[in-house]
Amino acid sequence: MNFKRTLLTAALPLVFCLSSSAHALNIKFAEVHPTGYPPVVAEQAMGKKLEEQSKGEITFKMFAGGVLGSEKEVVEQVQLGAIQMTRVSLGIVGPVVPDVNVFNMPFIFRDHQHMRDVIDGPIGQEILDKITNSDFNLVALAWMDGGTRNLYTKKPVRNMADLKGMKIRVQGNPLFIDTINAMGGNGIAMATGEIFSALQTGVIDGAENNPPTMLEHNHYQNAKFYTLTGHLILPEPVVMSKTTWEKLTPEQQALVKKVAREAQFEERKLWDEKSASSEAKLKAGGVEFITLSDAEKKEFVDATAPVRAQYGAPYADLIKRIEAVK
Ligand code: BDP
Repeated sequence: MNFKRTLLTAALPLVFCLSSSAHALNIKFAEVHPTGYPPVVAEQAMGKKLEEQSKGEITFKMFAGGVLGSEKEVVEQVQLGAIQMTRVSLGIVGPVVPDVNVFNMPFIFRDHQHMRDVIDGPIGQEILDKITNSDFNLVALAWMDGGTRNLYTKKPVRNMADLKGMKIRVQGNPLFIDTINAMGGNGIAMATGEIFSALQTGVIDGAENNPPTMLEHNHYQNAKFYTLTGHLILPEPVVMSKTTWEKLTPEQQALVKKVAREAQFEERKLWDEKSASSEAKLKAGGVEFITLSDAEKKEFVDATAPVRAQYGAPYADLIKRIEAVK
């Protein structure tokens, strides 16, 4: 008798039993960022914990580098349950769940630490719940940190006047187009994956993002000026398809929540290291960092006040509570 074959046959009922168990679940996780990028690393660690702590009832596979599509396409697939999980910039969620746009408003957070303090507390949970309780078939589990976004351009922007008429790529959210337009530029929405060639061919004069994205998506090769406007500090929810969520047992749901929340704090450390090393690499790669004086920065803040007034009007109380977080 063939020993190997006997072993295999003996193991078969077990394999069959696991894969046909009512709650066995395969998670495909879509990421627009490349392997090694802070959220990707934290999400993979989360996936490993899910596999281990669910005792194999849940499997996890990361699809990094945008292979499953742009963030907008991926969110649609997650809504349908064809992709089970993703991390997405809150900017992309705004057009589907307008309540989250409070966090997407320019200069809503005083600084990066303020954003962290807000997302870690009850307001952060409320915004996650707004996503979960909307009609869009998503369950929002935790936040990844996406740092602070600044302008990067082919020609230097040393003050707001320099931005006049420049075509600046933004995420597909009308709030961001209005923001750039209010600053005197010309906001143009496109997917992350299109920015590199749009910069190269001159379809756009610049974009805006954090240092790790500017570096890892190679945007710095065609945009050598980085103006520290700090206009957006966007956190990034980790979401699961509600279709998937509803297939989980309450224990599995609790596990998913727990490991996602752990990933929130693990990613943060990776983020800080990556931001610092990205800044150094960008400078070494010939990028000029342009610091604004308080008066120059105030011009950007004041110019975007109408955007906050328009989008923030229904959320006056929430905005007061965000401001009150010290
Ligand atoms: C990065 C976010 C990513 C967005 C990208 C963008 O992490 O989710 O897709 O910006 O602007 O900072 O498209």
